[in-house]
Amino acid sequence: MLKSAVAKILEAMADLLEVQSDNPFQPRAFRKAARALEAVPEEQLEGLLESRQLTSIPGIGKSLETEILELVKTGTSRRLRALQAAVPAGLKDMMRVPGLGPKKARTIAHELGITSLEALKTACEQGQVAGVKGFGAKTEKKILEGITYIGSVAGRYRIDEALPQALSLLEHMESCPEVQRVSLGGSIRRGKETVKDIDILTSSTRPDAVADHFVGAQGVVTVVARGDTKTSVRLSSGLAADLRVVTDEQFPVALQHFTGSKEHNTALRGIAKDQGFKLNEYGLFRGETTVPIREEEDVYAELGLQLVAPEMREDHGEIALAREQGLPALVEPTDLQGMLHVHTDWSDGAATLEEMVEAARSRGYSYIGLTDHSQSAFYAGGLSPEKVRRQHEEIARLNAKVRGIRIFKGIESDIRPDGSLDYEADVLDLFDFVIASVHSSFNLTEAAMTDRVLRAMADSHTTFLGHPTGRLLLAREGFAIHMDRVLEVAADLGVVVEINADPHRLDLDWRHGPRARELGVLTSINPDAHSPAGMDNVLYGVKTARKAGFAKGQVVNTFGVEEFEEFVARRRG
Ligand code: DGT
Ligand code: CA
Ligand code: ZN
Repeated sequence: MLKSAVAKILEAMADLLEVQSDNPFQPRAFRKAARALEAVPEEQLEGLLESRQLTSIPGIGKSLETEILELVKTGTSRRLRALQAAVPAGLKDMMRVPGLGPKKARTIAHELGITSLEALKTACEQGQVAGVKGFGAKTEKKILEGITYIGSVAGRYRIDEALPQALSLLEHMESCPEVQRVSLGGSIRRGKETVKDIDILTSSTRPDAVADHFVGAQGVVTVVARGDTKTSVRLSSGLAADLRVVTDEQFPVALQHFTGSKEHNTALRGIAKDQGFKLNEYGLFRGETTVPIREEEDVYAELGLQLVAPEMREDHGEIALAREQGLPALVEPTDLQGMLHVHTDWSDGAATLEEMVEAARSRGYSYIGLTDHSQSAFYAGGLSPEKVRRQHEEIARLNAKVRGIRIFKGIESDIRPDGSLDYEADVLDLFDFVIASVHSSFNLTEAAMTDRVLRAMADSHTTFLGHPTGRLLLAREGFAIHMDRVLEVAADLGVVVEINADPHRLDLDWRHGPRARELGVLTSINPDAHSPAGMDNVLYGVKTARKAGFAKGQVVNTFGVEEFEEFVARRRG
């Protein structure tokens, strides 16, 4: 079992403990153990597990060691099952409401006797929640919004939850001898930030054998439906997967169809119709005759269109571009040369500075931009000016020693509520670049938040705007901000608007891509890595950047090391 899966369970146990009892110590111990576990390199952890020496990890005592061993061995534990059973389902729903959490959920359950989402909603609407000590009208409104938000995202999964399962199903289907062609389809193929299910398309002369192979895949727990062309299953994670089997002649048109989006397809069918064709999932037709199609590209070509990359198929202006053969040459994972927005154990990262540099070097990057948290972020071990200076000494030492990679001195500076950066100018002058991010006071009005961010961008120390809306996918909506205005100013000042590639964020949202491109805004695909593994987040960021329509030249971490150095220096003036 992966350590991150165990860490997640420990966090969930902390929540379950916290919602039940006002004893803060146990939940704290579980959370601490979860974080400690995340921080141990996977190879090292295996050894510790084998030799039963988990207690050598700070934050893990004897009883937590026993707990973790059981979780690793069996995927569950007696304690976990007992906690699950002790907390009513409705209370579990309540603690997931953004703006509530386990502690407040317990208070509400205790004070108002409420243990379901419906009852909570009613109580909010009747103003009862505002009357509970420590709550108030503003919190009540937030909880109500949170309940609505939960309803709107129910049944969706983040791309990082779904993609590994999709790839393993794809591989499984590739190994089926009866399969001719196979591809992922749907929102996963389009690289969307969240998906409802996994869509897989295959061609074969023996659909029955292919369906048999599919339902035999690892992780399939239920066969929901089985027909001639479509089989639906549910995986142990809860995620659903649909398999479609068509003939090899139908495959390219079916792939185009099942990739979607629905909106893109509707627009495409309109174009087909205007030109005297008919397009549906079975083929492209002119009158009674079927137009021969061998590859997906042929569908577009027959309609006089450039092939649209799957990521861009959202009916966000890509069809007009395809008509004039003007689609951007989208950025590719191999274009990235710099690894920017990286945390180390100087603040809240799990690995040392040297380990993070080595992780970037071994992944083939020619430069890394370290960006620990700034002083106000005390919860994340933000750096005092004194620590900044010491970190810079270590970076200088490493730059002299390490070959093949250049280390830039960055910082992720909080944007204070008044829009100022988090150090005085003399300290800010010490950095090669600054990512300015909002990490607090999310509840401003749109106008106030926009002013705050614009003010931070106007400071010439600011090179990047970090995760511009602060959203956490499926968990918390972004704060209110006038993004068009932010993009205009970013273009004017030459501030880079990051695509934060942490799959919980993927913020800047790709939906702002057309406007950003029109304005000439520069972006950067930043992993926000807190561990070596976190660096691989850039793959999700690349998908988002491609959805936004960004070409290589608009993504500053595709620059070579010298070009990047000149770029950050120029912004400084
Ligand atoms: P999701 O699953 O909500 O994350 O998003 P999709 O796009 O994967 O949607 P899904 O799984 O319902 O359907 C897969 C594709 O099949 C979709 O992108 C386009 C095509 N499709 C499904 N239903 C329709 C429809 O009613 N009309 C059209 N034109 N296409 C459809
Ligand atoms: Ca789908
Ligand atoms: Zn941040």
